[in-house]
Amino acid sequence: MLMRKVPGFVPASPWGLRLPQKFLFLLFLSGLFTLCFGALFLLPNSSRLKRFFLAPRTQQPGLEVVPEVPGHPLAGEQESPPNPAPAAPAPGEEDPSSLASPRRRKGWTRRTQPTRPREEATAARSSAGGRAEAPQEGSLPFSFDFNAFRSRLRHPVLGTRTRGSEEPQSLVQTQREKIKEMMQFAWQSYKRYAMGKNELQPLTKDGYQGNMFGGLSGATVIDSLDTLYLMELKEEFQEAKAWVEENFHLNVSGEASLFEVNIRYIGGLLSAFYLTGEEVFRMKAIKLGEKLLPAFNTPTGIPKGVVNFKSGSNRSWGWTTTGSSSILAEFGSLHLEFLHLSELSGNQVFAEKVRHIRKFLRKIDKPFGLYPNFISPVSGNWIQHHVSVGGLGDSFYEYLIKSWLMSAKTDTEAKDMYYEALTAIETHLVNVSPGGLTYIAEWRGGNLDHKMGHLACFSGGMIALGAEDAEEDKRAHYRELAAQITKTCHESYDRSDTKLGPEAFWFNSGKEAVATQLSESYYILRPEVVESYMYLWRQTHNPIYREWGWEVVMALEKYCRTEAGFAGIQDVYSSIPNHDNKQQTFFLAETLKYLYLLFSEDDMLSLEDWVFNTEAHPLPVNHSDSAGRVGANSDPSSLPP
Ligand code: DMJ
Repeated sequence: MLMRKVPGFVPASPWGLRLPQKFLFLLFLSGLFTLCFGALFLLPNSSRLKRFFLAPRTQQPGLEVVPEVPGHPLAGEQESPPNPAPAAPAPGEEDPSSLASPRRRKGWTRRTQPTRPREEATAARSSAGGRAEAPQEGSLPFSFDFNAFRSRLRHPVLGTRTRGSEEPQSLVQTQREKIKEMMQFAWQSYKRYAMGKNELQPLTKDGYQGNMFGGLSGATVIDSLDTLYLMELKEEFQEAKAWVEENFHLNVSGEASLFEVNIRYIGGLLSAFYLTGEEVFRMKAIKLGEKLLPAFNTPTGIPKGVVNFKSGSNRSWGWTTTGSSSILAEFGSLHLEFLHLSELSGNQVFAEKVRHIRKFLRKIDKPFGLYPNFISPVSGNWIQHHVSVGGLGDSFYEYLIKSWLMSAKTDTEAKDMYYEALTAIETHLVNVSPGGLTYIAEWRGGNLDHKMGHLACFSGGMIALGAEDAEEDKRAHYRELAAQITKTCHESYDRSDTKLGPEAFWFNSGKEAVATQLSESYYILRPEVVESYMYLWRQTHNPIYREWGWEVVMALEKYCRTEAGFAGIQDVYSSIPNHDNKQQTFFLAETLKYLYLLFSEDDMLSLEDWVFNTEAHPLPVNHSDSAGRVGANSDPSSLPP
């Protein structure tokens, strides 16, 4: 029935009160309610009552997941994870929350002041940031002591350089700013044309999804997080983080590369967590790690290269020898990330998987002490005697020395394996060209291919990094070897028209450090050469490495920058660039990060505190705490050895 309004008529309430009386009564009631509610928070131990009133997600932030894998505390994907406040900064450290603001809005508007209730921030700190509270009944037992971890770092994450100084900018500051601008441009181009896709296609101005990541999206976002953080591109970092929170879904069902998902996604998420303390990164890393585990279901425990996220089956890459081999660089480059997955989840399964691989490789016969690139995950036999420090082998060696460093120099097995492998490589693969260039050849059952891939150029940095822990009489020798290999890689750049290096270069038929065919003359924004410049700079402070790094910056600007992002080029020997249509994710994760570090102080991501995974994602060294615990974990029983 339609009620008509009668002019001049003020209706009485059902209780017979007139309007002024009703107003006074409501005022009294609301005052009473405010008083009672406020008093709850003044009680000395009011956590139970607070829980009653506050939203459930504030009780155990980061731990509200549905167990799916028996015995595992973090099983089952949670698409809208809790979003606790980051931990308090370490002394002398900028508050990570200034970059990792806990709230986000649609349209990526940056918010500088946290606005959530104080209670929520406190609760979050007790789980993600500060010492964990005793687990409540029914809650998950594991939490990570982020504050303790941060307090054990030797240096502030971003270093101690003065900011906002009135001084005129030094050359190196200007150079660093230029690299930052390149990152901003690369990110903004990606955001504009391809946000959420795996890669930007700068020529067609759209995104590329590909089939390497099993249906996962946003590879560029995940790979960029730590670089954006490091460069203090705060707004861009917030955009990336918001995308992870809102759109990075793990319930995908394609076939994925174990290696690529590990180094880019897991590595990127782990670093983002260690830099910010934001739970969303920890949760997603662990859940994604779980999705990779079926790759290890093989008779030997050596994982296959491809895992099916839907069925949980695995297979080898069809293009490997006999279509049934696992690749050394792939199964040998899981160790760093998987130890951190155990560290952050309390689940030892990750550490066990990679420890098993290590033991297997330690025991197996190696021809002349060399590690061939292909092995059968079924029989455990090497499939073919092809040895390379470039593609297919590269990051296996890198992860040996970095495992030693990441363990705070306690993992002696990794150290021994690294130096033994390096000795074999030097004996059988390292050569000096007639023109005096040192290079690492590839070995095929005793015969050498006198070529070096761009990928092998990371080895200058690796050998420099490992030189300091070698036997004393070998240290100077390894420093020199690192410098010579890096010089050779610089030559491969310097001998091209674009001052960018080819994918592979040869040392035969009178040619030195140049590609011999067009199919090897491309440059796809790879990082390995600038990676070595960065390590050599930190070791020697020889200005030549910054000079060489700057040559690369200029060349990238001239030949790889397009209207809509950076692209690779098809022929480094042609000064008229023919661009490919891809802005590789590792350009943002690695190339620009290493360049930026090259022009930064040594205490920015100090090598005393961090190791870089093979995608340049920084992972912390496990410094002991005062109780003698190895890791940054609050539960010593969950630590890997
Ligand atoms: C990166 O994805 C990693 O560095 C990997 O180890 C091999 N190389 C590419 C970039 O060139």
